[in-house]
Amino acid sequence: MTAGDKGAAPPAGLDGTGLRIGVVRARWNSHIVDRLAEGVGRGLAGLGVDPSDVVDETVPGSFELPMGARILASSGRVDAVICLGSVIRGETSHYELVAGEAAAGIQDVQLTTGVPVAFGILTTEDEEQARARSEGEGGHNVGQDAAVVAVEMARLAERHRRT
Ligand code: DLZ
Repeated sequence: MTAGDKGAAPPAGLDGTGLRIGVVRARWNSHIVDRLAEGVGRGLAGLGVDPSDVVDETVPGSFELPMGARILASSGRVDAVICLGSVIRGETSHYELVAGEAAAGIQDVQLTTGVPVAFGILTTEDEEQARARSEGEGGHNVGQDAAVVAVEMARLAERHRRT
């Protein structure tokens, strides 16, 4: 885990070598989402995922992340998808709607396609909280956490796939 150990520790020996990972980024609050994307890059590299195996796409906002994830998950080109976004309550009149639909949509995509989709969306009260959860190397970064989740879940799916 990243500093602070706020989530589940990854399984020992987790290795992403050879996995293809889709990353869908919302362009809304891009100054925060870019920080999450840097965390994803660090997380995937640390697990051995080759940058050439990463498929990058952007969508307008977090509301569109489930659709972006579905397009990549259905493409057959990726083993897992990571969704990145930032919804800040103080700056978003319909915060609950955008954040809730993004979360529900992402869960629906992974359950219906069978391709794991990691939830790397910050839902925070303010920008300060968003910055605290998208820190640089050595700090807490939800994008880095999502990278670990994507690799772990891709490996889980792989272990139980019918050949
Ligand atoms: C409209 C909107 C608002 C007000 N706030 C955010 C936000 O904080 N974070 C985010 O990712 N997107 C936001 N959006 C855009 C919506 O996600 C969506 O792109 C538009 O409603 C168009 O469908």
